[in-house]
Amino acid sequence: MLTQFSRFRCTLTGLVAAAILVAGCGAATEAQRPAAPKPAEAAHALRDAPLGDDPLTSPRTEWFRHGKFGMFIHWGVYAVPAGVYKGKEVGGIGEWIMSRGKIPISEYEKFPPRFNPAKFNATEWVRIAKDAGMTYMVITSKHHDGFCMWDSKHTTYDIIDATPFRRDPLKELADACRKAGIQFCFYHSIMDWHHPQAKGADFPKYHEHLKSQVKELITGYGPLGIMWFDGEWIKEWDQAKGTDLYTFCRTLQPSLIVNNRVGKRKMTDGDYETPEQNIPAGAIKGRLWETCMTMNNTWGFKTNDHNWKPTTDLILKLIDIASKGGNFLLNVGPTAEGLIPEPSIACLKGVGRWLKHNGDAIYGTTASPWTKHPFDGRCTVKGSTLYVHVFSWDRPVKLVGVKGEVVKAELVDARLGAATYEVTSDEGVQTLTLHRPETPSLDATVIAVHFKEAPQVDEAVAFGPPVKQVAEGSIVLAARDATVHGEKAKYESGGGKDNIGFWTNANDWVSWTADVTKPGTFTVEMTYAAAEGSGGSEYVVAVGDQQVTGKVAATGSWSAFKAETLGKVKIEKAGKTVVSVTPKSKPGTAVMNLKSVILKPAKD
Ligand code: FHN
Repeated sequence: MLTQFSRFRCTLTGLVAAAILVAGCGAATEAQRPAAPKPAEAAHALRDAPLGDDPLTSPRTEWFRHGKFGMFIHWGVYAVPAGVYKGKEVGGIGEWIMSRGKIPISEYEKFPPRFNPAKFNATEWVRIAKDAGMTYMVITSKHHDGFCMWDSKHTTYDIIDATPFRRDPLKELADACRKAGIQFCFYHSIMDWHHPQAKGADFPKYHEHLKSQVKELITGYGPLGIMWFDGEWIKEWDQAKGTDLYTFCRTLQPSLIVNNRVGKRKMTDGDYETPEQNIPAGAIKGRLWETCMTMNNTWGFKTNDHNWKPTTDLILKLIDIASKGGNFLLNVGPTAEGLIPEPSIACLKGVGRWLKHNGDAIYGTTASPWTKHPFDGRCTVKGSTLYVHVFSWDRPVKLVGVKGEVVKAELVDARLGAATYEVTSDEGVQTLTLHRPETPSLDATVIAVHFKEAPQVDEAVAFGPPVKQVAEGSIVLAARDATVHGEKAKYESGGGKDNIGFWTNANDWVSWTADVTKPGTFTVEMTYAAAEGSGGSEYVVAVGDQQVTGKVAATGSWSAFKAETLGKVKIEKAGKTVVSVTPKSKPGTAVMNLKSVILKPAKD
């Protein structure tokens, strides 16, 4: 659970942080800003971006893996009503007002003539993104409403022909991004509520139109970083169309990155996963990934949505995501006048201030060796340096089981003073203890611990404190003690729940480390729940090098828990033993709600 600093609001935190800056040593200089990744031209110039390359290691994704932090922009004619239609607040996200407000096309078409963003300034938007420490920008070219924010040759329902603005803001933004060394990227919706053939039998005609417009975007705006597709859930779209569209995009620009929503969001679609409004419990195995998130509750601008996330909360989210090897795509929803809302700017300034002094601990880093950190914070890694991000010093910062020779430790933000630490060893287990500096950061204090080689962590502690075997010999592996790996599954409690739930992605798995003092033969007892119609998932329970398999039987509801004994496993010797539950299939909506796995001494 991330520490929620709800007592600070964006502006207050911004002011407090500014005070520290003034009291400290003034604003950071350009020299302290982390080096921006290669400008788009260099990425575009990559000729060695063959289809079938591995996104995890391909040169074409280097800027993405390094850049870590991007600006999502949802901007369209939905900013005209801005959440209010015929004097009434329309619930839900602002860019869905046509659907949620049940606005007929003929009525919705009255918005473009009122869309004249005279205050739009591409250079200003790019400066805001750059000052926030963002390295790429993804803007809606066309959202589900079908309105095109660029000068399209394939429709007059676009910003040039249907609004008094008569400029192409995407062209202006593409140029401004390139000048600033920020990757320019497009969001594009497959679903289209305006085009008359975008559903049913006529879909093939719309499909052609869709590809013509995608081609316009990919060939008309210079080197692009990402095509960020969305709205793929419609019944007319399928895996084959997704694969074709992916190939189409990469053929037009070989170094382009395409997200997983080009297909049906399967783990084989596109180049990376796109969890939305949530941060996975752990790294997504074998895939690049990026969490996209709103700063309040809406993607498109809504006049009356003031529920801004505190700056500190956004910084801790960025760190949490980076510690799991992901990227953070944080959204702004500009107004119909062409302005990014002030509270968004205040939050972004606060994040940018933190990144100016701590960016080395985010950009170009890889995931932490821990999946459960033994202190209130996270880690990231870069080469032989372990970055320790401390959210709160209320708990000691003791890294038990960290391996490797410590060369030195230093505060990444030198304004906060010097790092003090000690390294101890007990029965061959090394512990690094870090001490609170004189003036810890209001957000997260980062200590760079430089090792002789890349830091390693004993696997037995990487997954959190081991589960002790009880006196009578059982080992109770409860959901609350599990380490969750993947995108959707997570521990849930309250209302009769104390289980791993939301297990809708069959690639997600859970594990524990058991501290076995009495080896022997054990039965494996699973306690789980599954609603009617959601049984059938097959899974493997691995205990050390042994395993048993199971198949989920529906128990009646997601909170009707039943115990089932699977079979026996042998633990040969005392010590740390990793136990895991890995799905092999998921015919229903979710794998199961898992309450516990209990290893009970088998009666011979
Ligand atoms: O329906 C859209 C929504 O409006 C928004 O664009 C988000 C951002 O990722 N994507 C879809 C919901 O998953």
